[in-house]
Parts: sequence; structure tokens; C-alpha cells
Amino acid sequence: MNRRIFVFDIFGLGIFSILKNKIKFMKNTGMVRSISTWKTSDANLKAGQLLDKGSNSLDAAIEGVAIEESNPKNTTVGLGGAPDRTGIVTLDACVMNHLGDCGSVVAVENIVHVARLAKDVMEKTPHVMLAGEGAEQFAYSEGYKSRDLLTKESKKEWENWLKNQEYKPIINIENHDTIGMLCLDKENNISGACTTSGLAYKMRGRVGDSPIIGSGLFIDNKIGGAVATGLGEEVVKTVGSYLVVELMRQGKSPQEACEIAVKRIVENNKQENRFQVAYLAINKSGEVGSYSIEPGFSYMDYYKGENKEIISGSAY
Ligand code: SD4
Repeated sequence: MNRRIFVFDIFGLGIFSILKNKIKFMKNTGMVRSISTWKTSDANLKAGQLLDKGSNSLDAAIEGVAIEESNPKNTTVGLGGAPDRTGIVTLDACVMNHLGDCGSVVAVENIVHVARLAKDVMEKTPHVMLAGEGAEQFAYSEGYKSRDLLTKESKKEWENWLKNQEYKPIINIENHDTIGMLCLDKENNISGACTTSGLAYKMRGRVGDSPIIGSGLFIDNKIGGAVATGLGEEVVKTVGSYLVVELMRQGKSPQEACEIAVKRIVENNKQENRFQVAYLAINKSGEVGSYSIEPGFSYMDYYKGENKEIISGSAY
């Protein structure tokens, strides 16, 4: 190859890859999208409408998930969440914004809006994570009210469970309905929130993936964001949401990234005891993907003014 052609080739290739990347991560200023795990329709609609009105992605996500936190019918989030095996409801949550700032609270009692509390930890303390009593005390100092999170119904369910005390979280039932939400705002910024009461009848003190940055939620505003739901222990072992975002950084679509992350868990397990894990992701262009181990996972997608439930693909 003569020198001129060689130089042209290198130059051409350089331009080509820069253009390719530019197109891939092209800004979609003005476009908004909100996605959330499971059939959390009202929460996702709330976030989507706030984004349409110009809300920033973090506030939209926190206001969105707050709907599930105060919904007593959702037995995996906030008020009415299933208690641990001693009958005490403990909540976990985290948030992450487009600047890479994050906040988290774990094993919090008596506070409904723990995602908002995680945001307060992020913004009003020099820390990222507060646990248990310290997180609760911080909430009171910020004006949060104490509320008994155990409802009549969730107490009755727990009392029924006590009769056999079998601890085998059932796929898509006892690890169902944690809300992880990702929002893309008009400024093309991505933020997210994840909030849960964790696995029903967990050991006292057990914490899953949901409040762990990189496991239950991760955002890199240059690339995209991901959230996880399901058996948190398995998500933590593979730092699942971080993995999904890193795969997108390497050029995978959100769908491809979620599939690879799910398959990694499947490969690591013989799946003698089947369990559910699902990922949901969005990239900077507003493309969305999701995948789960077991069938039965769905997510909400607010896009162009419509809020739809989408059934996810699964490894089995
Ligand atoms: C946990 N990942 O605590 C949560 C449970 C969950 O829907 O996602 N439930 O392990």
C-alpha cells in the first residue's frame, strides 16, 4: 500500500468511527421517556407527564416512584410492603442523577418516601448512604413524618406466613413489584430511582440490590442507565446495573446489554432453584431494552405521550 492511500485509510477510519459514535449517542434534545419495572402504570405516567412539562429527570423519577411508595396495594414497596420475618417493614432505596451523584438509604423503618430521603442524603449530607436508625433520624430532622408501614392486610399475610415459616421467595410473586425507574428529560439527561421493601419475610437486617448503586441502579449520563429487579443477591454478585451500562458503553444496545447481563447470571447458576432477575435499560438516544431470567416480567414505557405495558423477553 503506498503511503498516500495508507494515510487516507487511517484518516477515513478515524472519521468513520467518530461519526458512528456521534450518531449512536446523538442527543435527542426535547424527547422525553420514562420506563419503570413491573406494571407500575400510575407511577410511570406521573413521571412521564412531569417530564413532558419540563421536569428534570431526577425529580420526575422521585415523584413517579412516590406513587408506588404510598400505594398500600403494592406489597413490595413503601406503605403495605411485606415485613421481614419478625413483622417489621424495612425499606431500601437509592437515586442517581445525570451528574453521577447518588444517595441511598437501607433498612429504614416508619418512613414512606424513602427515594426522596435518598435524594436528601445525596443533597444535604456529605455521604452517599445512611442505614437504619440513623437514616430514620435524618428523615425526622428533614421534616418527614413517622408512619406505621405495616397495614392490616400485610400484617394478616405475615401472620399466615408465620404458620409455616417457609422461606422460599416465589418467582414473580414474593420478589415482584419493586419499582426501578429511569427518566430521560428534555435536556437529554438521565436519572433514576429504585425503591423496595425487599424480599417478603426476609431475615431481619437483610438488604438486597435495590439501594446499592451499581446493582439495583446505575446511571452514566454519557451512556445511559439501568435498573434491576428480582433476587437481589444475584444482582449484587454481578453488579448488574453497572454491567448493563458498561456493556452499552462498549457499543451494545440496551436490549443486547440486558440480555448479556441476564445470561451471565444464568451461566453462573445451575438454576436448580429457579429465581427471577430482570434488567431494564435506556441509552442516551432514548432506546430501551429489557430482559429477564424467567417469563413474567413486564415494564411500563411512557413515550410520546403514551404509557404502555411492555412484556419482556426471557432466558427461559
Ligand atoms: C431485593 N431486588 O430486595 C429486590 C426485590 C425485588 O421486586 O426486586 N422485588 O432483592
